[in-house]
Amino acid sequence: MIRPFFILCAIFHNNGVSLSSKIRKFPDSFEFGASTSAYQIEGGWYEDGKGLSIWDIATHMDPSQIKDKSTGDIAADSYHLYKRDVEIAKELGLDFYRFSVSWPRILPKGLPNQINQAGIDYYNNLINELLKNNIKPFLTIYHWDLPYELQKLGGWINPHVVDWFVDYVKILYDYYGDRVKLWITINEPKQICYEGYGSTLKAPMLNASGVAEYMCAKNLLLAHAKAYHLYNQNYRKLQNGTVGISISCTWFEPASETIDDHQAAVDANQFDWGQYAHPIFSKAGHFPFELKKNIALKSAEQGFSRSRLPELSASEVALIRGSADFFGVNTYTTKLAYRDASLDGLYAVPSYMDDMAAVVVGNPTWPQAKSTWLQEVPWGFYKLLKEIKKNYNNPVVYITENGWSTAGGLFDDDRIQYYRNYLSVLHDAIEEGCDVRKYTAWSLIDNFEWKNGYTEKFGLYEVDFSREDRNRTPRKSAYVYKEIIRTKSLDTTYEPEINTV
Ligand code: PNW
Repeated sequence: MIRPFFILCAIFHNNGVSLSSKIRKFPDSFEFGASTSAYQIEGGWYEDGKGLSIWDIATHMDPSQIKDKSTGDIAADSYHLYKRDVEIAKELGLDFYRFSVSWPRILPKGLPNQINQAGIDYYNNLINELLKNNIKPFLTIYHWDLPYELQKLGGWINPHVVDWFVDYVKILYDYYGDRVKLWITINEPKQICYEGYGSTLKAPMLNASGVAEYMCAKNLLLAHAKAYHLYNQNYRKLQNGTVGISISCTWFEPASETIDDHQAAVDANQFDWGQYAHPIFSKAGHFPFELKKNIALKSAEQGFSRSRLPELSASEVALIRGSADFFGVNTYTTKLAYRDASLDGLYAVPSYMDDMAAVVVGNPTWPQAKSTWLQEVPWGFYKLLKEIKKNYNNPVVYITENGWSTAGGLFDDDRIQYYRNYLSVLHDAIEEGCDVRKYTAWSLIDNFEWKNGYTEKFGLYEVDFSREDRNRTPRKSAYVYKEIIRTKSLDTTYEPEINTV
């Protein structure tokens, strides 16, 4: 049986982190931004020569997979309303705006023999509009909308994806690198590999559990590393930008003091984000020890002739190790982890969850967002930052996503509380030497929240999806974030006067 929640409530404490009301000033060089992604906001799904992506296919082939049966066909219509988005970024006073490029809008068939000029123009216009308003463009190269033509060939589990990706990246460096100085190669490897290929949580919903997610992981790490080295070899000297990767990191805390639960949390952290961070940011490189050990043991028990986790050769380890100028951290929440032998059979075999062999749960006493998986646990964010500092020799960290969902409405005090508490512990971590230099709110505006459609709102600005003009209105949190950016500090007593944005 899953242990009753009240036992887990032992963890209900602040772990030494104070959420005090003193005014906290961020370093002058610290920068604030907000984020979106192409499929979630753009719409224009079949316009001006754009090809289809795996999300176009998933939403159209079987609408029942999406909670409200919606699609990203129009979404927030940013393909037409990008000037309003930039205006919003300006209203907020953002230092930078993080957006992603749709691969099939640039390369309708995924490969570089056919470039869609209208797609090139769209991002040129967006970048120029941002620069005109003194906002730095922060470009994510891949945020989940793989060209469908490449998925037909296996997508991220075909080793050739490394070449396909590098060809695509080269085009973006060539066209935009004169003006874009901040690059993220790939957004959230775990969500791409485990959720997309090892389960049905994200497109392409392959569900080849326990096998495909690890094939994808290897290819993705190599694709990222080659994109990074391409920049170093051909562009860095001239363009002088910075290139990193965004990894989603949940913090896992042991549910009790037992050695077993402690190990369950270590394993969960290594599976969730160490899987991708360790090969890039650790001194030794390679997949984490816990990952290699667990998957090799289980694979042998299950009758496989080799570990389901593919090997990385010495030269691949060397290529991947150190292949980032910064660690992009996307983080939202914390979970408790425990180990319980009586739960054998809880997960499919083979699978990522079975390999990890930890039960992970929330805590009903933590503040709950609209998204079931999202609870407010600031001390978990603090522990995550300290662990990254310790494990990877204090890398440069950019928080590339952090945010809170509601059911809607302009008065979002729970979102305000979340942002203030997370920024407060971020400030603690910086004071204690963590090298965090940027913070990015998710999201600038409401958007298509993947399988949850439009039922969960993450925006600082509300989008009215019932109106053709997709009217955008600032929420209360937008006014608070604007003041945080203006003063570069946290003043928890600040109450906005509405209509001042
Ligand atoms: C991110 N977690 O996904 C994505 O990058 C966005 O596209 C998405 O809209 C946003 O978060 C909100 O869901 C994640 O719990 C969501 O570990 C949750 C987790 C990780 C990533």
